[in-house]
Amino acid sequence: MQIDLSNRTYVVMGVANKRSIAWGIARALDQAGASLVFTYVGERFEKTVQDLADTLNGDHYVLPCDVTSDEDLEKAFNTIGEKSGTIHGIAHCVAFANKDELEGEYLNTTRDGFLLAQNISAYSLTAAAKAARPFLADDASIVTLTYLGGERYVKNYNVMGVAKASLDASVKYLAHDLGKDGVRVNAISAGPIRTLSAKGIGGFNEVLKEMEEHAPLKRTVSQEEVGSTALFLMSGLASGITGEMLHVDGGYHTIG
Ligand code: KAL
Repeated sequence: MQIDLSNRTYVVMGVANKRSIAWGIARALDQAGASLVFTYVGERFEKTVQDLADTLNGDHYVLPCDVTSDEDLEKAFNTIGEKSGTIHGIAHCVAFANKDELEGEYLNTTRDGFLLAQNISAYSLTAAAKAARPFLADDASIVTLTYLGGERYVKNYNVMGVAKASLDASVKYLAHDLGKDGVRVNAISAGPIRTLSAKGIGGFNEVLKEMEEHAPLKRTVSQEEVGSTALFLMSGLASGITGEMLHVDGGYHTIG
């Protein structure tokens, strides 16, 4: 069955470059005929995101949005509401923690570092859903990205693991609140993929190697595989799924 998202608008938050999982999701949605809106933070990413978006087949535009600002979120979603009318889905692919807190002991996390990771990586989903709510279609689908490190200890993931645990719980509470509007909220737990986020972070190569050796599929997963899962969750094929965490990790989470 072919998924057709033509005449539907999806907001993709968090493309940083062509390796971003957000970009894999955007390409899958574009191939299904969707119109796309990209949000980015910081002038540094504006041109990259605009240039990437311009390679797509379908309608698209790009907007700045700092997820730590309610005002910015409201402004961005109001603009999207005005320009596109209804929003049929949001891909929330945003996370950040201070690099020096992504190594060593979690115990050393500072209060500021903890709150920063929670603010950008967890609360931003709730804040975006709140800002988007007036414009969400009655079958809209929100998808966020999480990681195994929120479910159990993963070396070096530290403060980000605790933020993902908070994000995972947010998915369930938001699924409940927005479910009465018909809106679904789900998370994809992706296996490790070499993105800009992962760049320069200690131990990433070992995590990839561990996947190749021990995951049931004996390999890592691709940006495209996460993209097609997001496309499924955004489509009517997943109309009965909400509050769910879908692992796209070659089965790695099943091993103990
Ligand atoms: C166990 C894994 C190894 C890596 C450990 C921590 C990864 C944390 C992800 C977090 C989002 C990374 C950062 O916030 C990096 C940031 O301090 C510096 N980088 C940046 O500012 C770049 C320029 C921008 C684009 O990055 C962000 N995030 O804004 C986890 C691995 C196996 C899986 C991963 C990488 C999971 C994940 O959450 O990304």
